Amino acid sequence: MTIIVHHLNNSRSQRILWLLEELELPYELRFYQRDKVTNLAPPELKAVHPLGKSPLLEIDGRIVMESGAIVQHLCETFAADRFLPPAGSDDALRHLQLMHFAEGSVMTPILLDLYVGRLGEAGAPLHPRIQEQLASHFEYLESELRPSGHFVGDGLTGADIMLSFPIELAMLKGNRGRWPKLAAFVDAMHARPAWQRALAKGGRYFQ
Ligand SMILES: N[C@@H](CCC(=O)N[C@@H](CS)C(=O)NCC(=O)O)C(=O)O
Repeated sequence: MTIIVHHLNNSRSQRILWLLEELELPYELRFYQRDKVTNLAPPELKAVHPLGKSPLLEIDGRIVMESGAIVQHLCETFAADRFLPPAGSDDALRHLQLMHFAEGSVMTPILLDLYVGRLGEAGAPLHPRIQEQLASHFEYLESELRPSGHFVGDGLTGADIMLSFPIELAMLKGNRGRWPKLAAFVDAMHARPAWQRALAKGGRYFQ
């Protein structure tokens, strides 16, 4: 089995390295650097996949795009008994929803905030709605953390890995006091040896 991660610096791709480290799977890292002015991925990524986005997982010659699909595929293939709830259980349905919520819902107001923020005064009419959506999505997540400190059940699952990225972004925006359970979640994930190994390999992010 050959696993290659096409890894863009300072990006969502970090989650995939983290999962691979949790799974203790061997993998090769191919690095791509964002343009220093535009922050976009370099054109070489388009030679791997037409969208030219990262992460991209190459597994035995097949390219898999989308973080959620990559996390699901890796968990199903290598860790169904560890990082996924039992098929058909209530937790499996909860897990499915939260996995998709990460990219399908939470990232929308985050990205709107980022892009509309660049419009200056022209974006002002949109800010209240964006802030209200950010608040409602993160309040929901704050209320959904289980007493275990994980989003599903008692241990790490793919949902924790997927949700870590938007939650890290929210914490960087100065929301640790506003959503203290999410702050504790991020701290606990960052304390995991596998997360730290992934950081050492993939490089610092959000810098
Ligand atoms: N929903 C996709 C988003 C992929 C994505 O937008 N990746 C960003 C990195 S965080 C990227 O490649 N940006 C560079 C660009 O758009 O040029 C996923 O989760 O894989």
